[in-house]
Amino acid sequence: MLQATGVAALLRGKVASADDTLIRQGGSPQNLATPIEYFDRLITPTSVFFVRSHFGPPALDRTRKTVIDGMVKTPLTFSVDELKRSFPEVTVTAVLQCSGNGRSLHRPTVPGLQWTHGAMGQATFTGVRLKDVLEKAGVDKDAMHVRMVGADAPPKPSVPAFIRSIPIERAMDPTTVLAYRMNGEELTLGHGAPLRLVVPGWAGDHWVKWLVGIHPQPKEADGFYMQVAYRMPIGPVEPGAAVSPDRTKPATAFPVKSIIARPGGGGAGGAGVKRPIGPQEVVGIAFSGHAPIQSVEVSIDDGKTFAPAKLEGEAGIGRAQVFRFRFDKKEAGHVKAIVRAKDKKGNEQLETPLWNPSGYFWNGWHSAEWEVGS
Ligand SMILES: Nc1nc2c(c(=O)[nH]1)N[C@H]1C(S)=C(S)[C@@H](COP(=O)(O)O)O[C@H]1N2
Ligand SMILES: [Mo]
Repeated sequence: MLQATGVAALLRGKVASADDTLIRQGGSPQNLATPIEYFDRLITPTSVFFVRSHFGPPALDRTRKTVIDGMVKTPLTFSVDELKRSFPEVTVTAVLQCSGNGRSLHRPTVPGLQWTHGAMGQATFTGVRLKDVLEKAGVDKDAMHVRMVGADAPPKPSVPAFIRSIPIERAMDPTTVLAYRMNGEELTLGHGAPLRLVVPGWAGDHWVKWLVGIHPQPKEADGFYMQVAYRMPIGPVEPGAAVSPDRTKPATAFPVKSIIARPGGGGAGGAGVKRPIGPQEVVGIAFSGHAPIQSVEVSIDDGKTFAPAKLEGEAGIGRAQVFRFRFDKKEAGHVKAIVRAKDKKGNEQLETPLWNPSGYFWNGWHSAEWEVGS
């Protein structure tokens, strides 16, 4: 079957391991979610890193060339090997998160892949700065956006191609990278080999995989995936209301978020998880696409009071830190832990995040429940 072939292609070229347990999210061709318990560490292993592809990968070709043309003085063409020889190598640690992550939690519900929390992860991405490459090509002053084209083709001509653009300032940002390695290993096909775009702090749809074209141009890219999809309402909207496209703007930086990995596995789904009486530890990750994390707080009294959790790892925009919160439970009973984070620009998680018609950027307070017994 086509779907089985797609997954086989995705898994090819990577070491199978005992924890190779992505969750099939449904939809075709391959949308695989990371189990929540992996969000207890700074780096999500590649073997369990979520995958989101509209059409599935093209054939693996590590010699494939990427073209830079359009509003440049000198059009360039390069393979990954040529890139490595021509530009300094950089590594960024960043959260890759689909804008639809958490969609299933919006009320009223919205159509689309019903992700809970598994469409995110943090990895190290190694490659060259897009800025360095664009400077070598010499971008015209009037180029305001850079259009990105992947090698994956829609299943039929009537389906729009996955074409995206980012504003020129974002393209020239030193953290924006053309990556060929992920978590220290060659990029896998599922994650965009041989070359993908990495835009730390911005939603995954900007992180174009299987890059073949980089084109500075005067305007945002045309087409469905830039002008209709991946857009947020300009102002707040009534839950359930329709929003006309001219009242929307591209969904770019993802909002501040914190997720409990354990215990409990999140939400009321933790029923059945049991811990002995005594010290308890709540662990998870927190990040914001707008600013470094300022604080993470946990409540164990149903949201009446919150106390600060300890943070681990380096702070940064679009960079996840691990949080840990310890408390003592002296008698048996049910525990519910609620987490919320704040970033250094003062953005805070809302208990119930703003609804939008595409169900993007859910970042409500997350909770986990478990039983404490002897
Ligand atoms: N060429 C191409 N790039 C793509 C996509 C795609 O379908 N085609 N999907 C995007 C979306 S919506 C997301 S969330 C991320 C997912 O990256 P991952 O599969 O490496 O986790 O890739 C992005 N890049
Ligand atoms: Mo996405």
